[in-house]
Amino acid sequence: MSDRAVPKVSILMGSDTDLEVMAEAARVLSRLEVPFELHVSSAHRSPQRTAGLIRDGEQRGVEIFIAGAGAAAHLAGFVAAHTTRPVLGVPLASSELSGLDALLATAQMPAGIPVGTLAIGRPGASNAAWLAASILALADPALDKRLRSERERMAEQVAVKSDAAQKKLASLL
Ligand code: RP5
Repeated sequence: MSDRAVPKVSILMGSDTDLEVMAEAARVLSRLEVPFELHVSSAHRSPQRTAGLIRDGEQRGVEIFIAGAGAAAHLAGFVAAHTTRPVLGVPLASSELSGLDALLATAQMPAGIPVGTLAIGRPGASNAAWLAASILALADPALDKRLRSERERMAEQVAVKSDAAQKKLASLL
């Protein structure tokens, strides 16, 4: 968990080998001061542990689940089958198919059991956290304010980068 606060987001990942990418989600949630927890649990190798983490998380007040997995990526779908809370899936590029397998496995859910599927890999892990924060911000004005100021910071950075690109262009002509 990020701190002693009750976790609002549970990040699950299919393997410890997914940590480097899924840490991106944890970094964004930390930055936005959203309490979270993170666990390794597999839909295939440890289905009972995964079901227990979902049940236990719900009881402790987890509001959103983020699930990252690669290859035959059934983790997000497994989580969605066990909870009615929003599930955000992050397909990971951990096989020879570079994440396309995980993208299809995560996105192609049957009607009624949705997984909000993000992009493959690090951008998807990051955006799963940003989207989780946006959902939570519907009922949390202070978080909404933090999100808005992050957007302003991003816009300022674009302007700074534009200035730098114009200066660099002069040396490239
Ligand atoms: C998936 O298989 C995991 O999410 C991981 O991306 C991939 C490989 O897992 P390991 O064999 O490295 O544990 O279930």
